[in-house]
Amino acid sequence: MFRAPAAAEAKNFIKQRATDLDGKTAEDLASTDQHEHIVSLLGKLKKDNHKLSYIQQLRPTQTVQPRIKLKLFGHSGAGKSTLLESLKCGILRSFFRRRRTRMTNAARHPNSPINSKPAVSVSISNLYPGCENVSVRSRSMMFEPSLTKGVLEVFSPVHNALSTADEQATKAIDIQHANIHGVGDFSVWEFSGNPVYYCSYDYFAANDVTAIHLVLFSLEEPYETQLGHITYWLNLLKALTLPQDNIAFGGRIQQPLVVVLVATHADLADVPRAFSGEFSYDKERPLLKEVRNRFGNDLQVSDKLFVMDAGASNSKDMKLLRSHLQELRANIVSRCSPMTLLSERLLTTLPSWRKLSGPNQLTSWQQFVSDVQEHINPLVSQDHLRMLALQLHSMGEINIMQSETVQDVVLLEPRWLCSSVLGKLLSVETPKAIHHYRGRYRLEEVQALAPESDVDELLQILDAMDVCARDVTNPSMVDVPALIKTNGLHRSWTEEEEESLIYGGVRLVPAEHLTPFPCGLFHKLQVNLCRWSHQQKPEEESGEDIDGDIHLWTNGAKVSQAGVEAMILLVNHGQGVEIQVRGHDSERAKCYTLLDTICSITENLLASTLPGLLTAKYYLSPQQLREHHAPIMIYQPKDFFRAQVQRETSLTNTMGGYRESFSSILSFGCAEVYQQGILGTDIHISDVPLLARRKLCRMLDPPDALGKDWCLLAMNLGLTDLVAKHSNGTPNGTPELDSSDPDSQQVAALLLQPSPTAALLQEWSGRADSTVGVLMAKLRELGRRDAADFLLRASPVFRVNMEAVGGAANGYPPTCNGGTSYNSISSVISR
Ligand SMILES: Nc1nc2c(ncn2[C@@H]2O[C@H](COP(=O)(O)OP(=O)(O)OP(=O)(O)O)[C@@H](O)[C@H]2O)c(=O)[nH]1
Ligand SMILES: [Mg+2]
Repeated sequence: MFRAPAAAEAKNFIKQRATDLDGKTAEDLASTDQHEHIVSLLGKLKKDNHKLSYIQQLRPTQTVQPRIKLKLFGHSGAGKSTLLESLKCGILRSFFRRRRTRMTNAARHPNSPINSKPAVSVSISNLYPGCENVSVRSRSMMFEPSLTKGVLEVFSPVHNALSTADEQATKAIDIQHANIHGVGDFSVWEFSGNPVYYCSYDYFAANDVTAIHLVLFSLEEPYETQLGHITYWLNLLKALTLPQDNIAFGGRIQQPLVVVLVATHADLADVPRAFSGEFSYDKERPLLKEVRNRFGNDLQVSDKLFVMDAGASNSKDMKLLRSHLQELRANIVSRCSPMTLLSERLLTTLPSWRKLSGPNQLTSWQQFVSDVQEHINPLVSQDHLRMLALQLHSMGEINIMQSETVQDVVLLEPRWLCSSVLGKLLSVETPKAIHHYRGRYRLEEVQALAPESDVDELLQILDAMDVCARDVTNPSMVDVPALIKTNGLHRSWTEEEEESLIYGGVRLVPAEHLTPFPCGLFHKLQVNLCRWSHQQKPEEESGEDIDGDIHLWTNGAKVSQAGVEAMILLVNHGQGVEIQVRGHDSERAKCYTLLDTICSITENLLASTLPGLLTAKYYLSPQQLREHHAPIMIYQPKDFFRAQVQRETSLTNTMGGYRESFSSILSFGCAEVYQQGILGTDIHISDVPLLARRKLCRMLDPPDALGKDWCLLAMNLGLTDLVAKHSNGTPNGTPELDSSDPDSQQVAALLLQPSPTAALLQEWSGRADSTVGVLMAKLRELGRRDAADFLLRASPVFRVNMEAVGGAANGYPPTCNGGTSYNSISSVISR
């Protein structure tokens, strides 16, 4: 329960009772009515000087916010730590600085999601220290009795980086207060480039509009890889940004995050220097242009690329970067609200609160509010405190954690969770037991990592963050998918020769930028699958693959339900999640149900973790799955739409040279399901995802010289009256906008306007016959193939009302975090 603002309560109370004072004081009356907290509040306010000082505390002072966050992103070895050290260095100190070296180049880029290298074998004594003289098989028996075959292959480490400890590599998120020479004070957050930590980034990477985001990449990589690395990090920031329900003109983001690109290793990459001494990279222009094309609408990317040797603290390039940072910082700080005496007071009080909190630095918002009201200022209201907490968040003092499962949680000491917990739990240096190769920890092991903490509380938090999954059937174990190092060699279906099995599947891919899913999405999916699987009630007690059984391996998982199996794989260098399902041909409906269930788990997770990431769903060739042919033909939405327009109900498999029916591809040939479904062009426009609509607005809102924009579309759709309604103020006919300059008054004014395309689609979606097919045809008529093609890519192909399908009616409980907040951590910490 939230506590109403104490001051307002007291005021009301006094007002109510003003008529019957009878010579009693407000305090007497409150005490008669047993309003203890009002009694104590009135007590505190009694002394006039106290009351005044409380009020004084709430007023803004002349002091500006002293610090903002600087976040550093980039692949491992890009030079984040090096750059930070250089930035911190004063001119004098820079003369005495030595470059620290760290491994060879090959080891510095161990497993970037894009160019991951084949596994490097590690000697067995490295894997199991202390067990050098025991045979592999008996070693596995010692630790993991259930594993008896194929141990050697299973434990060949796939993540090379995880088995090579690199002392200087940053662990998880490194947070420090730093003064950047000539720029000012920052709370610096360095995000490690090691993918093992990515699954914790969703709570910290993009949650602050007042931060400066530096994205680093090495010029030692080929140009395409440079672009790939930048795209990965910018896509992460974009994917974490929650789209607003009300789409603004041009689909623009109201407060895009500030991003600066830094190219490092210029000294090693033979980049020439200009006359004036700074590096001059010949591909700077094309690179920036490409980046702006991809992300210009979602992020505020600086116009200049900073090319440098990250270790040269006193170089011309470093000076240019400093002065740019200073400009950005001054600009951001001027937009932040000024400090109040109360916020200063909180800053000085926080250390003692952290001490009191002991090993668990999380507290609920309610607790935070009542602590401030009780110990610092009884007059502060919740709303005021919210602004104040945001200010502390912006300064990196506390972290407000907010998601569907983590609601209103205040992290009093971000360093505790980021370094002491995540940095240790997911680190390479953690003692290696065989369990880690299956990503499993015993509770005692977790306890040993965080000796002070209440391990149960800690795990509930990490569980709510989708970092680990507790095993309800075996409460002493916990799965941490990011740590799994076993491969799936003997998990594939290829060996099976059963004629009567039917197959089907889908692949979920990012629809806009081809780059790996960020934030360890697949590890989080494994957590969600564990959770779902543990919740399934086993029907039989014995057998290898009973319901509720789940197998995890690097980039894979296998689950089963009612005799039907599903394999979930991270494919295409992390750029796709594939869900393959197979079952007996008498179980077609069950196959569909399981596929639908796993898709929902994945889509819910995507929606809650990466709300800004648009994905598309492709379908896999059932016949090739059955015949275990690779590569497998992928059917895209456009294939279905094209066939549908020609009134066909099957597609050609160009790899196999045969045709496959819609029904076999979409619904395992189950007539009952297929007949209940709605296909591509007939899908209603309201089923098109919000992100896709936003992108359409981006394409159709800006006035087109030939009139091929939303106005003409409105007329073609028979909504002419909307044109008049929405065109006042929109600059139809005005010269092209310089949208790269957000300060231009014209752009600033436009930003405040709602999108006319969004309004048009909203109005049009009120009609029953407003389908994707009609809109696509109208866009083509208009000569906007680009918009039509995009719609085609992002629209769903097949929709089934599962309730209507018998047998599937029981459905499944929405058990993943994305669906419900059943394991919300608010309950954990609201003690
Ligand atoms: N010559 C040269 N070496 C660099 C440059 N930037 C980084 N290095 C070296 O590259 C190695 C790795 O740099 P770090 O700064 O630790 O990399 P990082 O981005 O912090 O990596 P993680 O913390 O693992 O994500 C160190 O040995 C640095 O000295 C550069 O611009 N030029
Ligand atoms: Mg580092």
